[in-house]
Amino acid sequence: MKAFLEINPEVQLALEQNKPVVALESTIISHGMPYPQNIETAKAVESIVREYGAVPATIAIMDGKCRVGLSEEQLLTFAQSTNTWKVSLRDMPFVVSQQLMGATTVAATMRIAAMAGIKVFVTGGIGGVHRDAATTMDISADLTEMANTSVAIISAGVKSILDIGLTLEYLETMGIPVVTFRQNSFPSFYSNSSGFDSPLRLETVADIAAMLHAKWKMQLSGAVLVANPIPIDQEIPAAIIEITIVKALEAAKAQNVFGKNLTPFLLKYIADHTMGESLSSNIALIKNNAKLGAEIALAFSKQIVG
Ligand code: PSU
Ligand code: MN
Repeated sequence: MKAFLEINPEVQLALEQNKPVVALESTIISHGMPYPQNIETAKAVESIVREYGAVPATIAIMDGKCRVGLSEEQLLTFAQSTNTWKVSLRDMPFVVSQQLMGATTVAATMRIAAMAGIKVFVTGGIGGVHRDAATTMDISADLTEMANTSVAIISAGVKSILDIGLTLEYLETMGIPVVTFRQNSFPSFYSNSSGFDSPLRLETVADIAAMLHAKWKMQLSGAVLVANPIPIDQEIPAAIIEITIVKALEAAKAQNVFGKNLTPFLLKYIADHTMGESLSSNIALIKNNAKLGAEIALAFSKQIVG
């Protein structure tokens, strides 16, 4: 495995010393946001992670290696390049062996984080069960990966381009705890609530860290999904964004967009049709997640002894 994994020295040292490290994905940079907001956000997220006491490790594939921790120059390359692969689990061996540039989704980032020994991963929103999955079978590999890989994912919940109810059912089936930070309602990315109750709720970062230790010490492998609601003053209410989501789904159908292209298509459509409002919310929520993720990573590493 070592031949395919390149951990940068700062991240390596932090891991050896049991210091907190936060993994970050790269698909959100290459396929989730436009330039230059993508590079500004990627850099801001890294500095928030540092500010709250953890080492950031953005993960991507480059030159035949899974890279853990990117330089500023590498981040910029991913932010500007237009021919980067969106790499989910199934694409990893292809992109590595062909030496292509690959931006990793939640599924692939989690797997690489786990290879490196990182326990906490911050993203915006996870992939899930798509609204018409009964006929398309479109269920993100993020979910199956979460059943296998023991990493905590801090996200703003599940975006309502997906079927949130079915996604929660799927997570339950796979034995993945879903815990919302400080509220009963499960959030839906741009929106503070989703209309669904969160299966679990916790009030403190220490409680979340303790739950991670309990799960993994009992050998209950797999992820924990921590849902961090976007603050009300930065949200787009669910009923309002729903109008644009319905149009985005119709446009995808009319243009025959499916498979790995669907999620990036929907995200771009929504950003283009909300006059940037969805992009501002997206940036706000990921920064919010970076803070919580760093705090959880710090609490988790403090609780390692005992
Ligand atoms: N959800 C978002 N923004 C994103 C993604 C999801 O709000 O950028 C990206 C993540 O990288 C996620 C991927 O892992 O899309 C899911 O893609 P798919 O639905 O094709 O599995
Ligand atoms: Mn899919």
